[in-house]
Amino acid sequence: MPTKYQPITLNEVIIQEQSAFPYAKGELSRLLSHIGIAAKIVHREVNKAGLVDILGAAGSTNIQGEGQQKLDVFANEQFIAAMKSSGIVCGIASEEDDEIVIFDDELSLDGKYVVCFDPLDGSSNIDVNVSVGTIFSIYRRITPVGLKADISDFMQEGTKQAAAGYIIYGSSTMMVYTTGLGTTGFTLDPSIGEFCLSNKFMKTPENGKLYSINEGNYIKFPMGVKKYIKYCQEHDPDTNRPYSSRYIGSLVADFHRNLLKGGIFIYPRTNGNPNGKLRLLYECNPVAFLAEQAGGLATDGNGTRILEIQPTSLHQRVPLFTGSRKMVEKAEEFMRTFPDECCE
Ligand code: AHM
Ligand code: MG
Repeated sequence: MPTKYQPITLNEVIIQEQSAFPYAKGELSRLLSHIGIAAKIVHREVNKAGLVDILGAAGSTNIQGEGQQKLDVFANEQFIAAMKSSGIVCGIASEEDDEIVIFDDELSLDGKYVVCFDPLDGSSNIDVNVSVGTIFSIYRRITPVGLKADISDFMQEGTKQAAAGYIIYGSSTMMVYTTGLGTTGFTLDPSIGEFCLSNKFMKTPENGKLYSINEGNYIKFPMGVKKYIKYCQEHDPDTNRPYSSRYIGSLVADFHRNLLKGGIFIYPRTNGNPNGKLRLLYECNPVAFLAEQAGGLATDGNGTRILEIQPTSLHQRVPLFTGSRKMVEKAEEFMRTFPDECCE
């Protein structure tokens, strides 16, 4: 007899969580469901990406004479359409677009939420079949309901996020999100087309053995980071060192692995890029919310909690140190002990 398979789906968990907010109208829950649907569509396309040489490379013309879209553009359009049709969102900011997109149809003007997202992070990895992801961050608007949203709705500290998460398109496709009630993971079961609960109350180990940083930039790093890398590489059985270096170059994949196994991810400021590479609104804030909800930390390496940084521009970049609590604290200690004038 086949074993009984009774998965708990994303929608079921969302509805259960909803009961923790008795005065809420279920709009945030509906919004998360819409994100789940967009994610499934992007998953389908990402999985077909390996077939481009057979079906026609991106940028080329297909048999009907239609140009084929790049996947990051496709993902962007998919998520924008999902947010717009939800009727709960009054505007979005996407890493792909220079400006915010305001939804001014009658329904959306009454929408209480704005969403920031990176539709396909690490998209340069698609060509080589490496995991990529979508990252999202949801805020309650601060402009009055009924009017058009504006930039002020997006310039909120990460502490104000109502929910955040990512979808990782990897060997399995997973969605990990938080509404501030812990970090929860779902795995897409392609046979039934549903995200099924797989990681309840995710807790990242307080210490780990993995460090993730692009060491190709070593000579451009601040002295504190250089010294911390050497610390990770030294032999000390008492502290489980040396640690292993693991760097995929896809934030979602690197963060996800460290979240599960314990580790630290660093994208520091460098000579030439005094704020690092990663974007506060689309990458650092959502990841920081998830890290903290799983018991980890996320800082800029200089004592400032990512979630407390006041955004000043849409595509602002900030250095990111995130992962296991003790590892981030140690890296911060090195940054304090070895201050330098590195980044001109
Ligand atoms: P992208 O948004 O243009 O895809 O860039 C972000 C990606 C992250 O996924 C990853 O952590 C980082 O860039 C890697 O950068 P680098 O190649 O400099 O190490
Ligand atoms: Mg990105």
